[in-house]
Amino acid sequence: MTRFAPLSAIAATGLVLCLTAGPLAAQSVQFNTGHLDMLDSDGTGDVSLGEFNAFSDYAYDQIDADNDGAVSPSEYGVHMPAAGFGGIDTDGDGSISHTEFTMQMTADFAAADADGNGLLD
Ligand SMILES: [Ca+2]
Ligand SMILES: [Ca+2]
Ligand SMILES: [Ca+2]
Ligand SMILES: [Ca+2]
Repeated sequence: MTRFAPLSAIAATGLVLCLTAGPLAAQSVQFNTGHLDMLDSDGTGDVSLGEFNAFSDYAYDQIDADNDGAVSPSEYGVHMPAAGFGGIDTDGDGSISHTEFTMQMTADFAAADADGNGLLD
């Protein structure tokens, strides 16, 4: 995802940490203007689900350090508190698939879109 090239892996994973740090409660999802600017790839001043999903894919690639298509607990633990792993590994197979990660990120998007207009604004 070269469109996010200016966003370092550290920044990306830090943002994921921000998004997934807590249970799926709205108060656990906190965006600030800097985050929105990073995700707003088309410069409209808000973040659509499409932009968010593009970022999600990018972030997954960063976290999956060995690029085997699965995030292991150790890969996850590099960036985020290990306690959150089980909540994202919904099928309990010991790794976070891209699908599981996207489901978590989509839920986070919905939680953060408090007014339900489909944009983080
Ligand atoms: Ca936008
Ligand atoms: Ca991996
Ligand atoms: Ca899994
Ligand atoms: Ca909104």
